Amino acid sequence: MSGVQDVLYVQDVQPVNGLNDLNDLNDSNFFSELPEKMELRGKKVMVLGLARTGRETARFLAGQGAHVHVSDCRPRQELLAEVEALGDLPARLHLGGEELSWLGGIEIVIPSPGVPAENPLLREAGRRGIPILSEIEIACRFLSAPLVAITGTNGKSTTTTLVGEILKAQGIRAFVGGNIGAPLIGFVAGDWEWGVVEVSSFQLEWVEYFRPRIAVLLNITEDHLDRYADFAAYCEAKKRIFRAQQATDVAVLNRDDPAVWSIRKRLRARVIPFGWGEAENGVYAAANEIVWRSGGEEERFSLARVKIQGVHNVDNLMATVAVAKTIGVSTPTIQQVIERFPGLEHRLEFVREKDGVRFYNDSKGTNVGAVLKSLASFSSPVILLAGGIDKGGSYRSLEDEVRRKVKKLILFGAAKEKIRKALGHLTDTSLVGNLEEAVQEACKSAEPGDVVLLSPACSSFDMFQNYAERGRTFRALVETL
Ligand code: UMA
Repeated sequence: MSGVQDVLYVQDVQPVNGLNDLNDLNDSNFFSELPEKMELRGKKVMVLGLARTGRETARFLAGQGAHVHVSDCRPRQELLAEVEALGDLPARLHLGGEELSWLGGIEIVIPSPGVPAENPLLREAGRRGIPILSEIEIACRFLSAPLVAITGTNGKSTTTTLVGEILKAQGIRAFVGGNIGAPLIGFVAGDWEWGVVEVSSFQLEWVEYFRPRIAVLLNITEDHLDRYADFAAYCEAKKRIFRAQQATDVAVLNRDDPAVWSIRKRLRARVIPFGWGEAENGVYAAANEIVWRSGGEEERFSLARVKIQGVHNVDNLMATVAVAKTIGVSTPTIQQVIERFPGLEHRLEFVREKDGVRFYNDSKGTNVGAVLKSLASFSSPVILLAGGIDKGGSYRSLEDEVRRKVKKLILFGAAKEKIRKALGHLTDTSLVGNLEEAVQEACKSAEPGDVVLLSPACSSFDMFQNYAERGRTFRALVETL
């Protein structure tokens, strides 16, 4: 195994655009020959990034008899746990840099989702014509179970978890994985009837034949603009979930979201729409119930005893019903699971009530669209705690909700000045040094009936390891009040 290498940055290579758009879908011959499994034995494969995806991918590749190379820009001393987790896996490690010589003889490159297309090794691989494939692309070529793949800017994890719970409650051997935290490639060896996989735009950048039997696009609003050139590029990455689907597959689309609904005519798959207000076919929400209609059949699901709150969760439930009914799950099973589902941690999670003030942890609200939906869920005055690392978008779409609902805005982290400039004139606004001070400041201003909501509209990496650590910190601060 190689030791720590020096970092080498290359300035003079042209950017490689790995994102083909959906135009290929107009070519009816595109999938005349769908590849089955890939032969990896004896192939020299480079895995970029040694975290969860890299580790599982390296393990899988070694099992297939590939010559595994793993590279990570971080130095070995920052990767001790990851290197140890590889154990005695036969893999060559290239750590602490991005030397182009590491690509010598490499036949396939598999980037981790966190590695952007501008990464020097990826750009050079593209320039040399080395195939670049996502981990989910490799995984799907080896998985025999059909997949439900769920993407969208918000609601992915809730919908993925719900669909998984419903399939299991129906007695179906289903796994739940992907962006939710367990790489898809780790499920290849299992004996599954269905796989339910959350997929992100990052994972979809390098797919070719990734073909979910059912693909769900929940919504698209601005996010990750620190990674994509613009909103259109982000949308194109998301829409690649449908790229390999055929006429026998199903696309579940949100008909209320223009960015989602506009692509329906470009898809080969059968479209099942969901949305608010009665419709002849598909799934719709009205008067505290969800209705599923297909070919003259109809089923109704009451929302009266459902615990998860908010308009956005009704969207998630509609998509869930569309998927579960397509797979053939019984209506009572779906009803039971949606009623007992408590919601996920860090998604509009109720923490406690103290002196008439309710505290909610929405640390997963890492983009403006998510915050908007969280604010829309409350009718009481809100003290909003926001900030962290700005993701390159605009905060303007929050203006109306802030004016209407937010009695105080408490800002922290790297983006606090930018948010203050955008929204600070609309309500009482304070800037503080960290999350602890934000909670203290909130307590000073809160009155009975108010809601204190952590919904940061930003990523967490300036102060925390991830959104989950930020959420746990908030919960701990609130619990000790
Ligand atoms: N690295 C490089 N070069 C680079 C960039 C990163 O070597 O140019 C290295 C880093 O040093 C690090 C490794 O790559 O060691 C990190 O890779 P990663 O960020 O892909 O981490 P994983 O643990 O493999 O996590 C990824 C997803 N991460 C991202 O998309 C950023 C996880 O989603 C996912 O759960 C996991 O795979 C399993 O599928 C997280 C996420 O934040 C939750 N997703 C975004 C979101 O939900 O908004 C898309």
